[in-house]
Amino acid sequence: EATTVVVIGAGPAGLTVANLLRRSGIDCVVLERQSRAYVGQRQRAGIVETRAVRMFESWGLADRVLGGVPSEGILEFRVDGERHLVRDYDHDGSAGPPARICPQQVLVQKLIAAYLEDGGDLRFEAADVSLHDLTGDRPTVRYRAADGTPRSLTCSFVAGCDGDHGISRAAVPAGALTAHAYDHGIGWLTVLADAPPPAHPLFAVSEHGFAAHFPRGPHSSRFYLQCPPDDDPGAWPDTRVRDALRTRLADPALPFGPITDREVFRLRSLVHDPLRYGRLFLVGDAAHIVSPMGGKGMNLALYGADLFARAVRDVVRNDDETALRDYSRRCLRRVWNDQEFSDWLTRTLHDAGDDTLHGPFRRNLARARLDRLFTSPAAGRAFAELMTGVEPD
Ligand code: RFL
Repeated sequence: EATTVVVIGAGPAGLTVANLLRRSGIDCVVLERQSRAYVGQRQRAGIVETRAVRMFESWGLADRVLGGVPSEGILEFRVDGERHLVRDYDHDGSAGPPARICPQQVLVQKLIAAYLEDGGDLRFEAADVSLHDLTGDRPTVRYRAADGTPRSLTCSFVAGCDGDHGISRAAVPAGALTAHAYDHGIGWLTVLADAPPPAHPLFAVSEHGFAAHFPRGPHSSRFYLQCPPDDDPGAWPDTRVRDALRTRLADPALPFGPITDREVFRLRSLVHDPLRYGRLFLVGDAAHIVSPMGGKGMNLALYGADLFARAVRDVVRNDDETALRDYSRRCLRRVWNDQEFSDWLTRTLHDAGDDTLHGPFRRNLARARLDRLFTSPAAGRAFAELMTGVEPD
């Protein structure tokens, strides 16, 4: 079997690549290890930034993919119980539409539906995917179909969109890519709970440690609590989580419902360079991990997908490889920009609270940065530009 692009992985990156190629009239096949039901309920990110909203608009997909999803343009920073509202879009509206509150699984479900409606080829439960001849003219992708039959696809390009633990990056020989990794030395307990969402996405700073409260639907919230990096989630029963949130959010009456998911992870960042090996292109988490502060992980996946799909379109339509050759450099430029923003926000919101991390000097520096954000219009605009992702390319 032959196609133009084989996409490995049906997360936000792979599904966006597939939809954009389909809309460009370019053949592709998506191979996903899990079932449709599984990928359609995997809950992670929650905000689609302005730049990504614009991207879907420019492809005529915004109504189908983001229709009915509420917008948000204000963040709350609660510092020792004091509320500060910060707008995350330009005051004159020139940055375009505000960000959308869209849980990742809803985005994934809608991208799957849009792709299948357009006649796309998406194969779930594809096992043992392996990549061959990546440096030749026609790479081959082998896998076992859901019914157990071995299959093989030849193609012009492979889009490696299978996340940090996928097989795409692992198929690249040692030494061909450089990994830049950073461990922030911070842990987060994250829980999903049947609790009413906050009025605005909320970041809280206090001497008790960082906490956050984000909407994940009309009756659902994701909460984060700073904790030791290797803490045991079992040490956080529902009542302890609730009490810690009430203290750190300075909201003794915070409504809190049953926890449906609970996890502890380390804040880490990782960038691979380059994002290409022969005819394999890495997109999304397969290429880079951003610490969750600032909500850039999924949005970078959407950015890379757009860049890659446009580059393939240039090759197929005009025999022009310029953009494809430039994919890694352009994508990495933005990846480092977002890594810097996420790192800045991570340091600021942790150092400003609990000074056991970096001491009172760092604590006062972080408080000064927050103060500047709340009082200086120029600092507010710079922050909005980074949050919305619409800084000039
Ligand atoms: P995904 O979503 O991991 O999708 C990869 C897909 O590839 C499949 N796969 C394979 N398929 C075939 N063969 C194989 N061998 C395969 N191995 C894997 C997987 O089943 C899956 O379907 O990567 P993608 O598309 O690059 O998207 C990236 C985002 O998912 C990720 O950046 C975000 O979820 C990160 N993230 C957040 N990002 C934000 O922008 N804002 C947030 O608020 C935010 N919160 C989060 C997050 C990630 C979290 N976790 C658990 C990692 C909160 C959490 C808790």
